[in-house]
Amino acid sequence: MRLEAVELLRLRLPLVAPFRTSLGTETHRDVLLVHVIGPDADGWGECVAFAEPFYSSEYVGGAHDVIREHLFPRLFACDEVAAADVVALLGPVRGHPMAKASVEMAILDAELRSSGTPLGAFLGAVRQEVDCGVSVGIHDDVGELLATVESYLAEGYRRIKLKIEPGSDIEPVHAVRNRFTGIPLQVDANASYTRESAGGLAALDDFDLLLLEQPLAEEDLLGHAQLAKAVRTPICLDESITSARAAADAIALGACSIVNIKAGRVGGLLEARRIHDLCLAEGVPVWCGGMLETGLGRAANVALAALPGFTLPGDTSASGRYYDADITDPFVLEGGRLPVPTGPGLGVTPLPEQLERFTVGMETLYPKLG
Ligand code: OSB
Ligand code: MG
Repeated sequence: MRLEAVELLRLRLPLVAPFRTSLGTETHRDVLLVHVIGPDADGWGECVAFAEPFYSSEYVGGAHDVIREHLFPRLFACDEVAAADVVALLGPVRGHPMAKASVEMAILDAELRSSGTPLGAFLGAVRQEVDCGVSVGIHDDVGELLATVESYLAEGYRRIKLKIEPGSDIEPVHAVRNRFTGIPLQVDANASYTRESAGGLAALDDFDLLLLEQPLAEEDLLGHAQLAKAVRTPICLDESITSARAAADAIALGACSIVNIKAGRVGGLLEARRIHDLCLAEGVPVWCGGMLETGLGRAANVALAALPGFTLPGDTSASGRYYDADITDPFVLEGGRLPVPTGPGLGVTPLPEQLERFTVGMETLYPKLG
């Protein structure tokens, strides 16, 4: 497409309930949207960086800055930009995968809208709907945790993920497993353990968990490989899988036997598909992670999760698990699944009145004249 203008929108959406992890407690989502405008089509991208750099080094203010100062100037310098070229064009800028992913997503959406192709079909989706799990935050009170899990199960979620951290791990997981004997259950530590403090995690082996997600630091592949030998619960990596190269290395080292794929974390949907392809070839199951996205990011996640290697339920929950009012038509759970959008591109667009309601800032970028 030819880029005529780019709008960067900053939104602030209240979450239906506070979401506590070892990284902190989220009560709102500060979202950055990228709206690319061309002569024939426009497209939307969502940046999944949070307000604070606790999950990874990126944060929404930094992403906004790098997009304005370093990413779009490189794309404005081209007459035409194809989504397939975005990674290479932005390659000289080191890091900033979430910022880059949001730019690629917007351009890909515009491109697919103008050719009338749904994102799922473009990526290679083999399903019309995807199995959904839900990520449950840390609760101080085990009774309240059981009530939360029960209500999600009543809504139809097909898998429960419990957030854990040192001091809130064995006991709550034991309680949930005891109360809900047969459910698919997994845990996520968001890198809150050290090699020294991770020994106790072997006690999770009694609870028949699908996986233990990212117990150790992002950089600690060797530690994960050692832990994988010391516990029976399969290790899954999230934060550590920053690229297809990192995924291949982690698998080769025995650091994980399952991979969480998030397009934002790996620099875009095309790199995410590459990770899917290599895991499928290696026989490593993958599932789609989430970053509390609005309906835009959710549409992309659901399309990705429809690829054949996504054999475990994703953190692709319904809009209502996050927001009373989403910025797109809401994704609604049916029989524990979400439908893969069928319209061109993302298949969803922001609703103008919802955008207006939640937008707290906007900036427009233009190519330099001459
Ligand atoms: O580690 O998967 C994670 C939310 C924010 C940051 C990191 C993670 C999460 C979740 C929730 O687990 C996933 C979701 O429902 O979007
Ligand atoms: Mg995670």
